[in-house]
Amino acid sequence: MTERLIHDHSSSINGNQKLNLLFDAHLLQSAFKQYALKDPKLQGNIYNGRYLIRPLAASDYDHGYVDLLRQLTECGKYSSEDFEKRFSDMKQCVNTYYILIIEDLDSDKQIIGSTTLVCEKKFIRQLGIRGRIEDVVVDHHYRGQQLGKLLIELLTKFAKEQCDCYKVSLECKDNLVGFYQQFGYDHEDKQNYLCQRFQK
Ligand code: 16G
Repeated sequence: MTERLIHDHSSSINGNQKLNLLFDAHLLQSAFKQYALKDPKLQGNIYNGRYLIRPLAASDYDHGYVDLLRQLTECGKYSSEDFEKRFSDMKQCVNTYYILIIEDLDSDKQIIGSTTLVCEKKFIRQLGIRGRIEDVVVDHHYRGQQLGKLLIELLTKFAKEQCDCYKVSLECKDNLVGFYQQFGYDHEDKQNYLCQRFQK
C-alpha cells in the first residue's frame, strides 16, 4: 500500500500518476498521526483500506469533484480549464486554502468527500489567523461511514496545530447544528451570523 502514499513536496504519487496538489501533503502528517491514535482505521493517509485522503489536485475536475460539490449547492457550469485557473489562483495564495478530499480507491479514484479550510490573516489578535471550515460534503452513497466526521476532525486539528488559528468558524443549516457541536463548534454568546446576497 505504500506506493499509494503521498511522498513528495508539492505533488504526490497516487498509483503511478503525479498530482499537482493544492498544498504540501506533508503538512497533514501530524494531524493524521494523532487521528490514527484515536481511530486505527486511518493508516498513513488511507482510511479503512479503501479511502485515500489527500489535498485537492488540479486534475480532480475529472474525478467528480465539482459533481460532488453539486450535492451541497449550485456550482454552475465551467470547463476543466476554468477549474484549473481557479485552482492555480488558490494555490498562489500561500498558507490560505486547504481543501481535503477523500478518494474511493475501489471506484476509479472517484472523489466522494471534501472539506475546505480557509485561513484568513488578521491584524487583530497579535497578527492572528482566523480559520473557516467550508463546503463540507460527502457523496450521498457514502454517508453513514463517519467520513464527514473524519474530514472535520482532521481539518479542525490541522487549523489549530498546523495553521495556528485562534478560532475556527463555520456556517450551517439548523438541522446540522448538533452534528457540528460534537466537534466543538457552538453558538457564541451575543454573536450573530449576518449575510447579504447579490443577484448574479
Ligand atoms: C453551507 C456550507 C458552506 C457553503 C454553503 C453553500 C459547511 C459547514 N457550510 O453553509 O461552506 O459555502 O453551504 O451554500 O459546509 P450557498 O451556495 O447557499 O452559499
